[in-house]
Amino acid sequence: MGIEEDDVQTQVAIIGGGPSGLLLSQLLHRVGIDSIVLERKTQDYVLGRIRAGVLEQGLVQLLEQAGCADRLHAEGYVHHGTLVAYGQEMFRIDFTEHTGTPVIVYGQTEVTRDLYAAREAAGGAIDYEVDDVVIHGADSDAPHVTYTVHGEKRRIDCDFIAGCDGFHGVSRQAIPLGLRREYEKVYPFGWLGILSETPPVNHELIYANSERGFALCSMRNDMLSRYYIQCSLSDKPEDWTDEAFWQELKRRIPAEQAEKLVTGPSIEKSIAPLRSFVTEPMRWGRLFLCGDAAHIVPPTGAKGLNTAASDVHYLFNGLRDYYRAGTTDGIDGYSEKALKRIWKAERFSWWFSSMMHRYPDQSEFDLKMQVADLEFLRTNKAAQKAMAENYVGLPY
Ligand code: RFL
Ligand code: PHB
Repeated sequence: MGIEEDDVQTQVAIIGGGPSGLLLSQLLHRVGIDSIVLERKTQDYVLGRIRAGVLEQGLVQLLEQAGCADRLHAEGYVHHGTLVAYGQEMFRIDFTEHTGTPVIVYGQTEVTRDLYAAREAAGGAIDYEVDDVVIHGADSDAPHVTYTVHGEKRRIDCDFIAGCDGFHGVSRQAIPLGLRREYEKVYPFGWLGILSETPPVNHELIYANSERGFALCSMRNDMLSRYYIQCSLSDKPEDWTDEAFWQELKRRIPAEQAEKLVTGPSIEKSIAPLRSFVTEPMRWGRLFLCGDAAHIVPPTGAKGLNTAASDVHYLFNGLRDYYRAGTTDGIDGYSEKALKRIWKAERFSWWFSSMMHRYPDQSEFDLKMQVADLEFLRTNKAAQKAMAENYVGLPY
């Protein structure tokens, strides 16, 4: 009875308080543009999701611009290369030699924690545990968003809406079906990942193609390792004891590494499906999609969070130019610019995934092609340079 719509106003309503939404909100704040972030979950829930671990220089620079890079520079690990293994063979791709640029290993959880801290320090508005988010009038000059929070109905009137609500959010669905086109590839396997308080097996990441399936040795810090193995889509995390996971991982990486591997109890274990997905366009009127709301990559190559960052960069610049100079070129060109870079990251993630995994219907010919691809990469400087350029991030 008597639930009133609590009406507020802001310049940019941001749906989703993951890395895309928080980074956009913080960048806008730094140039005096107001926003309100709506997040479906609690802050603890968002911080409990273990996701990406590798940051491109472009994202690092955006975090610097947002005033959120101090801890990243103090605690992040600079990686100048990565290892690629197949069977007992292993070779290194040197990022710095080929591109002059390293990547930084610093978890998405920490990036998100730093962004939450910055938003809180600045008194930024974030509504948690919101429900029933509905976008109204995105194709009009006066859009608004309605939602409920703890049973109370609210409304935000705004100039623009940023849809940063991930793959399962409502923003993409708000664009009429006839106006958007979706492209998708679902892979016939998943990644089982664990986090363990053990020293990483190697100081750089190891991506391994083995006849038993893909494996990845990654890390968060000197005493926190992140490992993944390709698994069946029907597997459940509870099907895998820690012991079974370690045994399988050891069988998929070169023996020399397997012998060095320090095992221990897992502190997180989860399965992620692999998908390539893009929706076009990324704008409808005053609604702009950012990050996973618009596109998904398989995690091979660590492009998920990094493509979200390039979207934020283009959208932030467009909005800043609109408010500062009254120009609309930036927001008008947003979708096209963002998509150009996205498709290249999609290609890289798809190529790297295709080269590294076992597929259920793979023929002898397909297997020979994988080995030829790996051999070419191992021995050809131009191929290594192309891989390095993509891995460290193509220019914005
Ligand atoms: P996020 O992080 O999904 O954040 C979206 C936020 O929106 C909220 N939300 C809503 N809020 C309000 N109303 C609604 N109706 C809402 N619906 C959803 C959600 O609760 C959430 O907080 O998207 P964002 O910000 O675009 O960031 C993208 C990255 O998170 C993502 O690209 C990467 O994490 C992808 N990804 C990985 N990328 C890597 O580079 N390396 C990895 O190892 C890696 N592992 C992963 C991943 C993504 C995963 N997902 C999405 C299932 C592992 C997993 C499991
Ligand atoms: C991770 O550390 O979680 C990670 C690193 C590289 C990837 C994917 C995930 O390609």
